[in-house]
Amino acid sequence: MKARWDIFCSVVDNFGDIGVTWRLARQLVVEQGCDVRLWVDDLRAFERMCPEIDVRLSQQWQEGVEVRHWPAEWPHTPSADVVIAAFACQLPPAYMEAMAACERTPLWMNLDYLSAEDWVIGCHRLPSVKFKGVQKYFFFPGFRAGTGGLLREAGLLEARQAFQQNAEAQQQFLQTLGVFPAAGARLMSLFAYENASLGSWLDVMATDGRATHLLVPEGRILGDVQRWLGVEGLVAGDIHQRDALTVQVIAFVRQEQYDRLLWCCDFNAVRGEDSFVRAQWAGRPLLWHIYRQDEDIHLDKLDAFLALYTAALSPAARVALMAFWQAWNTDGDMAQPWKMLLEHWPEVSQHAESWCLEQGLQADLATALVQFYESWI
Ligand code: TRH
Repeated sequence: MKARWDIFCSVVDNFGDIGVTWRLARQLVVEQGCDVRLWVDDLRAFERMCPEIDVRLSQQWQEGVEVRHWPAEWPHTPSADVVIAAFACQLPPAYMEAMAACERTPLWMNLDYLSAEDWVIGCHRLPSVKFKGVQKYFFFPGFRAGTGGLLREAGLLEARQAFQQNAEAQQQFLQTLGVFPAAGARLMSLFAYENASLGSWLDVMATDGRATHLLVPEGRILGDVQRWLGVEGLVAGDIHQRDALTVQVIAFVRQEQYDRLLWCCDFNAVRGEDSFVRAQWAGRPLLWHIYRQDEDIHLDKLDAFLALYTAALSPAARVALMAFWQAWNTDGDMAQPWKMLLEHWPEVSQHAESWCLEQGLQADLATALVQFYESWI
């Protein structure tokens, strides 16, 4: 019999919570043959990346996943065999009672945030709290052996490489977004939170000897883009040129299209968790805007990733990449770091591909979750 999985997603803010759980849910269905219910408390955030979602429905099926609205008034629901609380969300108390009342105790896991910090390996798969005999476990995604790995669909890297070798397919795809970059322009994407460093980066791109075409999906960074351009009310479709820099606002697209966008670009600025991973699978140089946390603890997370990611770079390229990422995440000036990075472009580009292939050797997160379940029963 197919294992039944319940994934609980509480949308705190932004799109990372639903982005990760929706990806995981589909993969468990398609690749692992599981029965999956995805409980989401905010269907509107979900609708942005999956326009087929009908926000009025309490129950619907999307791509083989049973999508349930997680209501404030919890309906009586029997527990699944495997229960995932994404990003430490609190399960409905009545559901926890249902887990405890099960004849066969379910496997209960917290799917944690992604971090490259060392302590993750020691905590991955450890028991956490217990509720009436039902044990909860920590499950950590990660970049190294001893973690749960990263979300990666079967055949993703092959599909990405084929697409990147097919100039016509890329051009056709970009046309669907209304994007027509000039020949020879550096194509880049920018998905970020509000960032005071943006102006200095745009300044230096505008005065560069090579043209840049910057694609900005609608979202939180638009205010900073507007300030720099000296315009108001930017919407998808708007294009502005300042010297060597063309800035184009594009619509927020579905996840599969966003992947293709990342694959088309020579450089991607990403944020949070899921777009950060997807940019790594694109095999192209990237810049990460990490999600800010209290007391700057996100900076330890940033340093841990940078140490790992840059380990195989030459000392000069490592210094350049680190300076660039640090400036972006600490409101620093981007002009000099960007120029330094451009000097190491071939090495940094090649490294992005080898990092991707190296990460692709790890078991993916969905497989690792299923393996954990199978070893647990
Ligand atoms: O939206 P985010 O900032 O989410 C964040 C992080 O996950 C963070 O760790 C978490 O603590 C916080 O939310 C609550 O960034 P993230 O994780 O990259 O999620 C964005 C999702 O949106 C990702 O699945 C890609 C998707 N996306 C599209 O589907 N279409 C688009 O056009 C764009 C720009 C993104």
